[in-house]
Amino acid sequence: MLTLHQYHLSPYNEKVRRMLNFKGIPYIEKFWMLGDRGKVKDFNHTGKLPALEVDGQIIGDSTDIVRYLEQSFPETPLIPQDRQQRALVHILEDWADESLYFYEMHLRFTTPGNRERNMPRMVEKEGWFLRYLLPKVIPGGIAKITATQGIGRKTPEQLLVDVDRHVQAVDDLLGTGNWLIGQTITLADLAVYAMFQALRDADMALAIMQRYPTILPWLARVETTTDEARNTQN
Ligand SMILES: N[C@@H](CCC(=O)N[C@@H](CS)C(=O)NCC(=O)O)C(=O)O
Repeated sequence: MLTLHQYHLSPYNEKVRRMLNFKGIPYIEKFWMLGDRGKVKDFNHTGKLPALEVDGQIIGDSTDIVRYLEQSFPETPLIPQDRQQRALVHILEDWADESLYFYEMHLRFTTPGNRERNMPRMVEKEGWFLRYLLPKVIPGGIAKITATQGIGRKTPEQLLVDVDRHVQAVDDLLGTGNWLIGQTITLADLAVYAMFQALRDADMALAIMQRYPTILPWLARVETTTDEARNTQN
């Protein structure tokens, strides 16, 4: 049995979990408390989650996990055989993981209103002390990360111009179709979905998404195609 180790509200986890569901692979979920973050390093050297435990072995990055799943469970493919499509799937996944992630994290957890709404959701399973402490320290920690990365130094107006561009790009890509690449759902949909569903929890990003006709219906389509109900064995 596979075990998916994860943190609450992690978008990377959404990508992996929905892939497992789509492929109908049985798995157990283990949620880690932020208070136990130090111990994660003991089994995944990057200290990050998600990580997938397979027969005692740890696969410790969502990009590696989804490739392992695709290789081991090829019957319901999510990575196209076509070379150009496969390349585009890779590029979109990397864009989602390495660029969109910082926007969702910054907007959800450092901006007024969103921070107050989303922080309690992130820490709701922690002990009482961390439930009190973490909402006071995590937003500052995230702001430092996004300042180092770069987007955290932009004005709120510039950030929203960026988000609008990202959302428009997905709207353009979808056009009149159902999925980002080709005629069926792919890993690109899961990866970009993972970050967009998190961005949707920031009210200004949601307002931008609502201005484009394809975005919210596409998010709902990914959800109905990959939700737990599909995984009858789980
Ligand atoms: N490249 C990694 C990124 C994973 C990642 O950044 N996970 C965050 C949670 S969303 C994490 O573990 N943060 C804790 C830390 O950095 O110590 C992946 O795709 O799995």
